Amino acid sequence: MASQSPRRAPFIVIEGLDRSGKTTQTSRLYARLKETGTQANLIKFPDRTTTIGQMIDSYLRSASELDDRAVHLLFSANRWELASMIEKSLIAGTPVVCDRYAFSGITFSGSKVNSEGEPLLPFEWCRSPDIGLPAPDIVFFFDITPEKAKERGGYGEERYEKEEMQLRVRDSFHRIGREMGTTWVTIDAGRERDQVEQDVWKLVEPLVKEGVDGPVTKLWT
Ligand code: Z5A
Ligand code: MG
Repeated sequence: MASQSPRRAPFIVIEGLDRSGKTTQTSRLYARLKETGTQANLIKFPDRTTTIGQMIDSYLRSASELDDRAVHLLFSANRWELASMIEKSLIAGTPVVCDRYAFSGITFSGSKVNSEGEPLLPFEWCRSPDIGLPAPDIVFFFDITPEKAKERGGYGEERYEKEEMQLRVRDSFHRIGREMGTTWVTIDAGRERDQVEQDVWKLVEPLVKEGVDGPVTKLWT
């Protein structure tokens, strides 16, 4: 009888709009998994700790200037730095919980416009450097209205934290979501922290318990 290949751990991504609570909920999910006996790996993009991440950090804080294409490629390279770690972790049975991923890369760069309001970078160009990255098994898209985001202290001081930009980003996330199909789960992130946590947990708990069949798939291949 052919031996059954072991099931691997899931790759869980929380994506979404600014101030939607991604960092809050990835931390809660990580802690809840730990409490229930599962040690996960928690990662975040941009990962500002690496050399590439420090260049991104400086750009986001407007402490340096970079060509729009160059910074887009740095965001993608920052993910590729962790790609093999993600894959190894999943195969070894350790779930990966990730705060923002390639979808943020496409939506933010693709939402930059010139003074006439025309896109600076084509959508397909923005997507191409992330093709082949480990694909998430589930993406929670945290949706929030600009009004709710404002109640949480506004968009902050960084480069992309402006309302017109955020509205274009929101449209772009909705477009990607339609293309992603069933792995994309939209969450109303304008509710109480505990309600959002509960919705995420309802889908993550069985995924972690049962594991995932088959190899780690690749994004957009
Ligand atoms: N970017 C890009 O251009 N290309 C890429 O490839 C990637 C990113 C990966 C920095 O990202 C920028 O990089 C970002 C996208 C771009 N630009 N913008 N704009 P970041 O991830 O480092 O951004 P951040 O500083 O972590 O902010 P954030 O992600 O927007 O916030 P959040 O993680 O979604 O929310 P939070 O920190 O968990 O919560 C925000 C506040 O709301 C905080 O005070 C919480 O206590 C509060 N909160 C959280 N949940 C709730 C609920 N449910 N109710 C009330 N209050 C809440
Ligand atoms: Mg965050």
